Amino acid sequence: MKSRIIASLDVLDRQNLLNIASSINDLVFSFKINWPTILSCGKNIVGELSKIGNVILDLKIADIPNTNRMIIEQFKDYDPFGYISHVFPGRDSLMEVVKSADGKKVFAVCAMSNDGAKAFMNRFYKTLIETARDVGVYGIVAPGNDYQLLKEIEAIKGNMKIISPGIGAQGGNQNEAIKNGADYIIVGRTIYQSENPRKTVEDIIKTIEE
Ligand code: BMP
Repeated sequence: MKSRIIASLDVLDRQNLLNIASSINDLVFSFKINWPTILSCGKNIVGELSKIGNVILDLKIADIPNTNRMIIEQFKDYDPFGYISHVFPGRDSLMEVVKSADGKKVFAVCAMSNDGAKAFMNRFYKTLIETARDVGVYGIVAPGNDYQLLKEIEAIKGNMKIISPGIGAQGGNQNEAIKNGADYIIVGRTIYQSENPRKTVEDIIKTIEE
């Protein structure tokens, strides 16, 4: 059975990435890849990975509507499961992401896990969530290492799913994150830097108190 884990495979070597993905696919909800992987391996990697499992493309799209559309069109042939977009450029930009995603899931970043975000975007989480909800995205990204904020976000998120990074390497605990509202936990370095990624995923699953 697939777990609540989204494996953030921020891996630069194509073969290493595909090996890790193949070894854990039956255990994780999806993979997530980010700019470092796309820039290192080329965008074809999205198609290769999609043949193994669900791929969430963490592009953190944050531009004017026309550019957002052009970015998403670059990946249309590769069948990703979904896209991660920023909300802060505004309603029109996010609407264009949802339109261009053409039925694929869109996850909107409403608060971030790094310390610096506390002084900037995390202050505006309510407005960002309202916008994400009005536009009708599938899910939001919210920090799995800030339980108080996660709880507050959980209370106002409506039907949107919460996917939460910040687990493990950034100090967050999977059970606390899930208890406070995370539907899925995003785990990167803890998995892909492990000597045995499959065993690490199995261990995380065992520690999740369902
Ligand atoms: P790690 O578990 O190695 O810290 O990886 C977390 C992943 O989630 C990275 O790809 C990072 O870019 C992403 N991420 C994050 O850490 N915090 C956020 O607020 C939003 C993210 O997308």
